[in-house]
Amino acid sequence: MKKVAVIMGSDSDWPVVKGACAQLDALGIPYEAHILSAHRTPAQAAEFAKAARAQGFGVLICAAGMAAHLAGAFAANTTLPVIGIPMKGGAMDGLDALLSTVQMPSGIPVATVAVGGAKNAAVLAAQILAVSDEALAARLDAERASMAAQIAQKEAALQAELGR
Ligand code: RP5
Repeated sequence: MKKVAVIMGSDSDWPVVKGACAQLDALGIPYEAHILSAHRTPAQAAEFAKAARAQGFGVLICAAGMAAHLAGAFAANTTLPVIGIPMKGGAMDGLDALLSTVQMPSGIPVATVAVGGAKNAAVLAAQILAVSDEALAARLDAERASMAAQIAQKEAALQAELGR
């Protein structure tokens, strides 16, 4: 199976980003996690992105706060799909990261999840890999079924509390 690269701009992003790694673990998807910065280590970030396909990666997840533009910088250097996680923090509390991640100019897309949306980034990466992996698609289906079962349980509990 192709690997997922989970890249974050700083170790301060890790408490949120590890949620993506947990989800990848839960789905049995191999990944590597690295700290690489578009502005503090631009050459290493570009080098990683350029080599990613040859290194066996299928999707890149890039998390960064403020206007760091990490996902866009990676997308500029690879045609692998790049998923951006805008991180909360700084004077704008994530709005700056959201806009710098989602508002990519035409031709170099970044699939952007919610501010701090680490779990969804991993699920989206899984869905991309599952296009050509039936076993992974089945695991995603099972996870959806489990979510639905949990809601059904909660609905039953609510109705019981209401005495209906
Ligand atoms: C971004 O700046 C990082 O992704 C992080 O979200 C933010 C703050 O970084 P630190 O100053 O905590 O290293 O590049």
